[in-house]
Amino acid sequence: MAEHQRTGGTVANPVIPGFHPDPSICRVGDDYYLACSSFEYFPGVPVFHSRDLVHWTQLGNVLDRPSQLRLPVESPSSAGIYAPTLRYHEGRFWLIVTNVSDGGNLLVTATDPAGPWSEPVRLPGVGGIDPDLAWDEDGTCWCTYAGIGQVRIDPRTGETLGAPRRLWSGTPGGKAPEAPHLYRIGEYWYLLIAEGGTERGHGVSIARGPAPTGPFEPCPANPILTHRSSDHPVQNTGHADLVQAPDGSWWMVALGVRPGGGTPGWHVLGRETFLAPVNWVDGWPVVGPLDLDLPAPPWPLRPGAAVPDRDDFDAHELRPHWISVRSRLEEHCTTTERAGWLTLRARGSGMDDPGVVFVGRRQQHLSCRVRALADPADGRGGLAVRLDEEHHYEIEAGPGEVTVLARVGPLRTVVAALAVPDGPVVLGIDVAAHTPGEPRSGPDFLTFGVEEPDGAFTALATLDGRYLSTEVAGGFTGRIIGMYAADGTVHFDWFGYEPLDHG
Ligand code: 6LW
Repeated sequence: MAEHQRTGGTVANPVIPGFHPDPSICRVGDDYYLACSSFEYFPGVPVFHSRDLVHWTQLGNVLDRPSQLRLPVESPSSAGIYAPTLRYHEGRFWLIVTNVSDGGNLLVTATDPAGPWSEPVRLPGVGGIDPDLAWDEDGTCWCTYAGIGQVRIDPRTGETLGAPRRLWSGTPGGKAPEAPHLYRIGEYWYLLIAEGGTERGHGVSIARGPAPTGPFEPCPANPILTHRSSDHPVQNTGHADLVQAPDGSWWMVALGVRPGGGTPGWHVLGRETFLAPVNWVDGWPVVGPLDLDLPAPPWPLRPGAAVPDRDDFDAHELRPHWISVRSRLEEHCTTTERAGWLTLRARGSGMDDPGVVFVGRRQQHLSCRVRALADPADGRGGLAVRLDEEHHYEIEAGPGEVTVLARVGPLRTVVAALAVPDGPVVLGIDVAAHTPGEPRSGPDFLTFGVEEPDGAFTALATLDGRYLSTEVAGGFTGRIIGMYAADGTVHFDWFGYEPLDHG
């Protein structure tokens, strides 16, 4: 197998920054495709394309209609859609995933990964999360899932064929063997798994055997990837997938987090997608390094089209990175009611409400600047930074007033208020990563304010970012920044997101 060539240059990791966990990857010719988990957000399962493994463009979302994705309002945040596997087989893309809030495992297919994807095939007989799909030489389809268990399935009907079997439990004494992916590579079948839990102990292990059903012999060097007990700036590395490039070299995509601040470290962007080189030694993969600077691959880099910093809402369709909480965007927001504006119609009472009308995008940079021109018309709404219903900060425009609100667990408070004239107002959030000076310092500061017509920014409040981190809020997601309506109708003329670091 091809060895990795070093060109001397480096590129930035994570290759898909922000809340993009549980990456699953496949290659078709010169094109790579990758899918991630999406939990309580709609649409579900963002799908990306790349020609070089480094630059990724979001093509769409796999589960983009209610017949494919139901997220009941009573299902908690960090439930919903877990850990897809994306594969290409016999001219079609296959994606298998779990909706822990509605019906369990499901499978969809497409000829174009940008969509449309099929109606879901349910798999009631597959009783574990993190399902994987692999076909052996005679066309038998194996579904392997967390535990690690396996069952033969008919992927066209979702029927299980035969009894489920336990395959491997990972390292003895270790916790949470999960995220299996099964591959035929050379003379062996390889079973790649994550173990140690998706927190600081996370890691990747592998075993190999003569058949998809095993028996599996663990790699003597397990875990083949972990940053546990290290001071590496990327932590929680695990939940991985392998892909071979056209030049024969091998690569791994894996999730990792970038904790900031003092101790214990807080990560605010969720689990992100990183890339690492893989070399094979004695029939086992040797992974890494998985660093913030990735050795550049030995082929020409192919950046996609530049992503605009600003959405003007002049087009009918919203770009695929816009997501809403639990229900479909189109149900509560429109670009046609007031041409060139995004109109949100409130349902419920604001960001505390599991049914909130919120249209957001992932915060993908440790430091960034967000602005939006909001017209609260006959309502109240504004910009919010959301971890979940119980952890969010917002700047809200209402009649004659702009307020900054904070919800942290059971505490909810109005932090600041400013009298403003009725009518449109530019709301702003500046997120500034903090270089830790002392053990108790947080990961970042969020400053909320209004921008005057001359561009001057009036800051109303600066809040410590640790309270909107996974270490405080818990769960599997990351920060989403966006627009919401708390009451009545709120219009947004534009929304700008400016990265202030490389991602
Ligand atoms: C996912 C499991 C995990 O199903 O976290 O990181 C769960 N690994 O494999 C949710 O992402």
